[in-house]
Amino acid sequence: MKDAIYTSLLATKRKRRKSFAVLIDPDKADTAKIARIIDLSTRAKVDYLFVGGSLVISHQLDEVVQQIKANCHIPVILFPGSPSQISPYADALLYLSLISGRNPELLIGQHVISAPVVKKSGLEIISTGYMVIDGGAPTTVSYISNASPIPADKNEIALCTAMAGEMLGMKLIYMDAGSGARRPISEEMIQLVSSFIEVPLLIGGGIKDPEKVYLNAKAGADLIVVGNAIEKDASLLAEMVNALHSVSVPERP
Ligand code: 1GP
Repeated sequence: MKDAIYTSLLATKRKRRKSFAVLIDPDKADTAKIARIIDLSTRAKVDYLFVGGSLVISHQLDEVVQQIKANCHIPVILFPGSPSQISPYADALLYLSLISGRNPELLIGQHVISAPVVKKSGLEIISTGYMVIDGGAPTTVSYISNASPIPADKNEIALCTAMAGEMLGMKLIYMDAGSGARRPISEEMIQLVSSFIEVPLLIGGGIKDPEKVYLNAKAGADLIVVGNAIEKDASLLAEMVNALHSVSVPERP
């Protein structure tokens, strides 16, 4: 089984460094826009490019991944909204189980159906406990998943859910306020969850500025995912990555 990406995520966490991922939704980006994001991501030293969306109706997934792979060396990780979103051209797949919801289809049902295809893809498979946190407005994720998000102020529920995911063997915990969330996840929740789990913690949803990137990383996020804000204003990218990496610098004794 491949494990290069996960090994590097663990090594980064061990060094107390942070990572930044740009989320590219194949439905929202055309070739020119993707080319610009690739260019800016390379210059800003973005760590990962996530590709996926809740719907992916454009059937452009393979093309988008191939465009990225042909133009940069940043690892591509699939962040699928459904089991059909698999491209063998990517480097890894977040194998998501929606552990914050109680919809059996998204906990295990769709995984059973897609298992042979996923296995055959040859991708590095990273099991991920996916937790949707209320971001202040219904998002595509919450509608599609037909599962209630964890209320934004219920830090203990988030904590117990993440702990359960880790003890069930999930290699990552991803807390997501949903794409374009009005209210991103609070630092209090991030701090509490990160202090009780050992696996890398991914945070995304509604992060719009470098300050929030900095605060989330400082609170304990290991990897920050930003999509919408960069789609709207790609020039934010460099500032966001700089803000993140300023947290990674080890403090002097
Ligand atoms: C959504 O966490 C990702 O699943 C990114 O969210 O598009 O709001 O940055 P944004």
